[in-house]
Amino acid sequence: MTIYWRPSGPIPASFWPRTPVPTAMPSARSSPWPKYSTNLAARPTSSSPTPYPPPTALCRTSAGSTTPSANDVDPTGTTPAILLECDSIIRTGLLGLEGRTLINIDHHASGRPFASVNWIDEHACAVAAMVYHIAVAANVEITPSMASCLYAGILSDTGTFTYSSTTADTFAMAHHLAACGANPSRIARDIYLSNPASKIRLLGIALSNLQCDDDLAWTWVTSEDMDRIGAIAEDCEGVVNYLISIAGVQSAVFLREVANADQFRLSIRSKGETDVARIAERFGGGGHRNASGCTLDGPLPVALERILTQLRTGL
Ligand SMILES: [Mn+2]
Repeated sequence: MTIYWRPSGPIPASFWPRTPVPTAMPSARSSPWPKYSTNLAARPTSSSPTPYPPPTALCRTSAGSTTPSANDVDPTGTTPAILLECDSIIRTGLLGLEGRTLINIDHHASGRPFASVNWIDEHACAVAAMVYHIAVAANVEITPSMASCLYAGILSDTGTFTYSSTTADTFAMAHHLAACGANPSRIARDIYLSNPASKIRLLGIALSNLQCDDDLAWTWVTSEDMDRIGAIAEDCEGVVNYLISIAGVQSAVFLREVANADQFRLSIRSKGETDVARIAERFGGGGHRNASGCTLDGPLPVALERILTQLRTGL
């Protein structure tokens, strides 16, 4: 049985923290800010252990490692699995999910109801925000570790609170999570000031290939480039944001050659009316209106011609 829940309308009030977030600044004498029972001493500090798994533990798999499987955790295959931000089982990169009860939580416009239970809210600023709502609705006490993970998810998925999905509700969540022990400056440092050198070298290569035409910008890296500097696929994340940051550029695309496949992985961004989710969907990909991705067959000039034609015509 497939339950497909796409909520409409505002978030129920019961999902919100118990005290409304005030809009006025606190006065010295009577603070209008909500009082939280959080133990401030328990908040992570710069010298305390990382409150969440390091990115390296989650993203980087060494060459020759085997594909992780859900059966490594539960060999019986009976434990349900919750999948975040995935439009299919394949997207998880995990084996052993077939036949399990799957719960799919996603906020992509191109999200698909492939699981047993599907909660897809394209208006949610982050999947971490959706998880937050579940935690609040379930009356879970949000520990500093949980708050740190949720805050990190919201921070990164809103483009550091800059995407159009960022609303007053986003800041209310951020406020609550900080009060629950998330450390904003530490999390920002761990996300934005902890790049491996290979990522910055790869950025240098990508920016040196930069092409601009009218309101389009594009660039690429080859798998040979990546091998030469020891870069991995994750090092390509965010490159396209430098392109869309150029004044006057309305659409941007970054192409990463997939090793041994004669294919290119595309990251597409827009800041105008161009709906890049629909363009990516046309090529079998998906994403958001202003941020999407897809894969195209090479060689590079052919892939470039196809995507640039689509971006120029708007569809
Ligand atoms: Mn997301």
